[in-house]
Amino acid sequence: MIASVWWNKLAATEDVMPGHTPVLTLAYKELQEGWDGPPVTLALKKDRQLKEDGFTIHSEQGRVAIGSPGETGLLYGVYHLLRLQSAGADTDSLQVKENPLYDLRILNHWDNPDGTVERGYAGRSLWNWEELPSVLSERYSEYARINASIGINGTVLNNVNASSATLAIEHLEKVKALAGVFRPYGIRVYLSVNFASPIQLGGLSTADPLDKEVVNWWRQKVKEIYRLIPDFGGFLVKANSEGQPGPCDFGRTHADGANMLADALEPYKGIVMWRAFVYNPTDTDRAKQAYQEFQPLDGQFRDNVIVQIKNGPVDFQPREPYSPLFGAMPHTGQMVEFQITQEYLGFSNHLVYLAPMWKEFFSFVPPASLKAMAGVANTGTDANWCGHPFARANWYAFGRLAWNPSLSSEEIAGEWLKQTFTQDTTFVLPIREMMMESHEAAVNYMMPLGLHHLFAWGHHYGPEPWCEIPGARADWLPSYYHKADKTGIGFDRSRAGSAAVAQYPAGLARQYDDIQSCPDAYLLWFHHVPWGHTMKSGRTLWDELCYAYDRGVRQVRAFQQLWDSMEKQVDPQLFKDVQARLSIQVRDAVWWKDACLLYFQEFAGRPVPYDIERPIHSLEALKKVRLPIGNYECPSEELLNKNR
Ligand code: GCW
Repeated sequence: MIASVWWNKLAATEDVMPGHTPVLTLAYKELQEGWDGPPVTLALKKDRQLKEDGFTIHSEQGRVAIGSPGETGLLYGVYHLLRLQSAGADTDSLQVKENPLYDLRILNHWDNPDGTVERGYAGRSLWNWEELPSVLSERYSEYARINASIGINGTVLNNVNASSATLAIEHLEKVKALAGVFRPYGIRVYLSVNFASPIQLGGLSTADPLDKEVVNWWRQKVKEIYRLIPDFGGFLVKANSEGQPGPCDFGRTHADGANMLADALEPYKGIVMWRAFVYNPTDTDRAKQAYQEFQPLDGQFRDNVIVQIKNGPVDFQPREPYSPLFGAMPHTGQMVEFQITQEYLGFSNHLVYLAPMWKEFFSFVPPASLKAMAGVANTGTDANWCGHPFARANWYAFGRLAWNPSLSSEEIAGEWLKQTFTQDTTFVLPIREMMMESHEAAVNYMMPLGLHHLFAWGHHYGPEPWCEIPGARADWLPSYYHKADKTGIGFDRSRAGSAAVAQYPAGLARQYDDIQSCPDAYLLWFHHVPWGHTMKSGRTLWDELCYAYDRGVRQVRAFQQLWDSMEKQVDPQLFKDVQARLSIQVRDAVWWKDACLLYFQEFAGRPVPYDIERPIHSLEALKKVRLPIGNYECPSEELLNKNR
């Protein structure tokens, strides 16, 4: 069925073959099971041009040689060779030299101790804490294997909304067991920590990072962790954000908090990934707040702290301009956090290939200016790991880009399709085209032209641009972002408005500030635009909006049609799975289009252009839709049909 290294099932073994270490045992086993070509030799070698994880592959005269300074590099070389084989490349005369751009390529799991996954739509958490450490599910090693095959070398096991119980000794024993399974695959474990742990777990009266007892508590805790897990990676911290405790509770800065943890980890070469996802319900623009809080701290962080910044300034919206904090802290290590799980992109019901969105980010932020890349995982206990069969392409693309951000989205999609489905170009080429268009399609039917945060309260699945919750934070409500009124729509972040544009480098600031030069894709992000404004296309803004929503619907209808035509080329079960999800996606797209256009029309007072499809719902009926789902569920077709 799915003939790929990436998806083959294989239980890992810790048994060491004579003369081999666990890593090399794995490497040989992979070759034995997956390689069809001539003999392969693996050799550790010194090569000044190779990083520890880098490798070379040379093949000639019926022999293949893989070399690397490190064992994990050899394993990566084996996976690369197998990838080339299953993607149909000519492996007879290879001259490959590969180095990862980032030394740290890490997944962030938002998994809770009770087995739920925050914003996870593929079942429950992979980690069965109740059974650990004595029972080791076969999926742990499969998980590690999939990650290693695409170069991912770190995993933060638990939610950034962290429980302090994570650091209790009984729990650390369980973490140790997972670390043991992951180790031969070159994967280190990291933990999200709750900044108030010294109080909640340690019984201290404060968590002030400058307090001696607090400092000592963390030192002891870190020592305890390394005694159990000598190659433990470090901590990820969400502090003073969305109700989480942090150094600011004690009058200290983010740098004070991060440095205190960094000092405790430093003797063991551990690191701190300190998140910059902070915003307060003040009257300043939420999009400006992370920059305002972090930029002045540039130069104050220890060398083993990396500030982890979401790609956009607000929150993983279908499309955002890049966060201006990137590049604004030249004396501080920075890393990007992408969201692989589709919190704002149709959960695991919608087919949305995310590589083009991530590449858009890299077209503004030079990859080499960052130290690492993190992705919020989309994995769970679902048999296919990610819910939507095509959501697996996003996990794959994340790993490939973390290794080499200059790979193109097309290349990655092509590789993945060939390994997952078939090498037949009559399938691969059109489906790759569909994947490439899918992000833009979702932006079109959800939030075109720079609109953002029009989501329903609670879950972020369907549209609710009208949502008002008495007493709710303004910056959690759609009207804060779209600001639709009789004159127009959009958030004025120009110099005449919130002046968020001023946080960007001068050239971009000028371009975004001027309504004429601001790209259409970000227009309503940066400007409040009159309904009758003439767009670059010559249409009015209102008409342009209508055409964009309509285009989104038509795009996914075309995906549906294309997929139907591929029935003979795909395993029947897999075919039906994708087909069913595409039909949900088409109906959702119409739902989004009708909800947004009918609602905004109340302000615009203009007709929907007559050459596009008429709304089929009434605004009144749409306003009554309530999906009884929480943060952790993906609505089923049945539920959607009943409620929508
Ligand atoms: O995107 C938002 C999510 C929260 C999440 C938060 C964060 C883990 O809605 O569920 O919390 O961001 O990134 O901290």
